[in-house]
Amino acid sequence: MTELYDLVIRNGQTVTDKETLKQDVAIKDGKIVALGENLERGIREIDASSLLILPGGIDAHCHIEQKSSSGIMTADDFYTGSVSAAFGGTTTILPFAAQHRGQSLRDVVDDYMACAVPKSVIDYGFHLIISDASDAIIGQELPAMIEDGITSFKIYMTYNDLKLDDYEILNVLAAARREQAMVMIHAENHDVIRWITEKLLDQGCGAPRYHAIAHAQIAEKEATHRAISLAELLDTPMLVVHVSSEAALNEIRRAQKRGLKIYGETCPQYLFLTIDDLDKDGMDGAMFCCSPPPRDKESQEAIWEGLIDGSFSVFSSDHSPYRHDSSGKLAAGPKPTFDKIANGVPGLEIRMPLLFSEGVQTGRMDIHRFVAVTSTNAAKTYGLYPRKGTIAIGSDADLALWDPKKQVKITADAIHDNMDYTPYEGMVSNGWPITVINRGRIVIEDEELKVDRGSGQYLKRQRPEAAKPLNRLVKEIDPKTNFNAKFI
Ligand code: DUC
Ligand code: ZN
Ligand code: ZN
Repeated sequence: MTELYDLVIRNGQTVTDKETLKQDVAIKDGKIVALGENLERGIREIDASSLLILPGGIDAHCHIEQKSSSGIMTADDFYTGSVSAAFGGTTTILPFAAQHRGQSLRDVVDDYMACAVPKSVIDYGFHLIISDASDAIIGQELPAMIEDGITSFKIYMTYNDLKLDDYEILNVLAAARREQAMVMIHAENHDVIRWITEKLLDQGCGAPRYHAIAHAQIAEKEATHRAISLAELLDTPMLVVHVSSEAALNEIRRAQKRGLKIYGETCPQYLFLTIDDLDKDGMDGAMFCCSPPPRDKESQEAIWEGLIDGSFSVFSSDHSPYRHDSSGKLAAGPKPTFDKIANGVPGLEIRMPLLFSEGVQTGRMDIHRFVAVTSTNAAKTYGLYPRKGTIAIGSDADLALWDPKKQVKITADAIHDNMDYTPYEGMVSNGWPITVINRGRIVIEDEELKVDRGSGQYLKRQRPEAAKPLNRLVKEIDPKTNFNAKFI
């Protein structure tokens, strides 16, 4: 008898962002080809009784094999990073091809592709980081990259070597609007951070906890407000990444209430860590230094609320792995002041399990919302839907089979990245994805990696629907109301 399908998953419940269904899933040539009951046999069959079948996660913000602006390399390359992601139920990653000033985007992407192709075990696309907003980059190189399928990019309002000023941000937004690409923005007021940092260091306050004081909530709120104003001026959709504070979240909410296409992202560090973690003994606080920093308990609550009520559409890790040694956090010496500590925390593998455990299992978050923020919305926001992010006939067979009863204690040893610590040491996750499938390939099963290095595929992405302008320019510059204005 010849089997019709490559793989059939039986007796489980499929869960999408909209519904839970008791149905079997049949896969052929990497795609979902049938859903329902009494499906014909597959070459391979999986019994998913008592398991939940969710779309594979999409981690839309992670830093892998990337040099920080001060030249420190992340601990994870595309192999260790993608393996760690897969163990946590993620089947697609979108890390950053990062331009350092003076580099051509084409070179940056070619170099990054050479890193990814031989190593990634799951599918991947790239965002760009634009640090040089010259006319040649914005006018010619960027449109060519977008045409090639890199349909989103991140810009920064802080960090000396990355920051764009408002004039440059406007140029970038105008280009994104023309090209229908998604702009991701790191919103913190550079001069506020710089000013407080100087004052703190003058007073001898250089310990890691002062990182969180220097990166004040008001710096995040002001920059978020300003970024939204610039995006509104040019009618350009924009996503504010890694939001940490209620004040910034409320700026996003206000914009959304006014009908603007402003999206928000948050990350595990803002749900599970606080400023107290930066206050650990000696240099241990360095392990928790990231920007924006974790805030207080009230902020954690506000960020949970934003995730549950839909103000945030995307939950990403912002995985930025710098080891707690001289290759990473302590590259500037054994006891650097906070401004010399590489920014970032790891989180690729725990992103989904901890949200599942503390959100879904506690009854705080609806499971369909969990699917939306960890997978579906990222696919929609970044031009991958419906190929990724859902369980539907014709979609890639990217699936994670979750055992809600499996308990996993999170320790640095248990996590599969290349880090020497996890900020979540000792936390117990109630529920874990035990079988992870990418394009029909079983990537993780029986706690083992089952695929080869380099077997993930590069994803050329479409222009996201979410990045389509509203065609609602503010009155003063709208050519319809002011016919001399032809600049947009
Ligand atoms: N902040 C960033 O902006 N990027 C990487 C990590 C971090 O903490
Ligand atoms: Zn950032
Ligand atoms: Zn980041």
